[in-house]
Amino acid sequence: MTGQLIPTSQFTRDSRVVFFTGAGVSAESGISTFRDPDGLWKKYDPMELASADGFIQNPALVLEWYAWRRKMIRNSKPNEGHISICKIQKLFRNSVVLTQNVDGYHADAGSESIYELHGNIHRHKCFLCSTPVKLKVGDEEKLNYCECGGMVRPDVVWFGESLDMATLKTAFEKVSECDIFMTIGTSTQIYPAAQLPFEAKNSGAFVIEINPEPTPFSKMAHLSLRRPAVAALSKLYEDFHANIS
Ligand code: BJW
Ligand code: ZN
Repeated sequence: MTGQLIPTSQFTRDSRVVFFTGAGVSAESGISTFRDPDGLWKKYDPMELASADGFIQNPALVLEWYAWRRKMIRNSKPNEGHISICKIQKLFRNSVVLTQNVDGYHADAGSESIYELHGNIHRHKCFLCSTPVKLKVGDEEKLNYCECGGMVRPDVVWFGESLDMATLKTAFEKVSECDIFMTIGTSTQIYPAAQLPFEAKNSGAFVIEINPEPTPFSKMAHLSLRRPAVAALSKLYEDFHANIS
């Protein structure tokens, strides 16, 4: 990749930057995405494994599936894409990461100001009263119960469930105020999160999309980089590093 990708002269260290990330950012760590040809939803039924009804029907199956995914996440690590995001964040005084990912890799890579829109697979809560529950690593696969008698579940957002309202409100505020918005590795299909790139464009941000495949947002992006996240983000970091003062 040669030549400068973005009009960096328009931006300064004070420019507000939002990274909006999806499963594609962790793909190069070996973590499966959901909707790619070899993605999780090609092999598994989302309503069976990622919905409250599915959990009530068969909690053991759901917990087993989450334990398998947790293991995959623990056996790998953030990739150079996560690290480039962290490095770009350090160039700007105001930047946030809005992630749909539940793997915790942005924090592991050193990013700050992270908003996890769909929760975190390493945390648990009560299915009935939502109280956070701490489980030891070995206990996560078993069915545990809260003091109220409710089943303990992963603290992630399943289909048909509301995202945390305070987190979502902050996300929309950050997006409506930002100067640069990067949407990276998401199919832009799952709402309300998928609304964020459109909100950024409507609010006047410079919007960059990084995704090897087109998405419903692609035509709206100021710059669409049809490349894997690791390569695209390392090039963006070089451009910003050389030009942001
Ligand atoms: C690369 C790459 C590389 C590959 N580099 N890129 C009909 C039925 C049921 C529900 C609905 C319905 N119609 C509408 C709904 C609502 C639903 C929804 O939007 N459904 C759509 C199907 C239309 N939304 C919801 O249910 C949400 N809640 C809600 O609406 O609540 C309403 C409410 C309000 C008030 C009270 C009560 C309710 C909740 C959505 C929760 C989504 N949950 C999941 C699972 C999280 C937990 C877990 O991980 O197990 O979140 S589903 C899954 O999709 C996960 C992801 O965060 C999310 C988005 O996926 P993402 O990240 O975009 O991944 P992919 O796989 O789709 O895309 C990967 C991309 O990467 C691809 O484009 C690749 O090309 C690219 N890529 N390699 C860069 N190297
Ligand atoms: Zn409870």
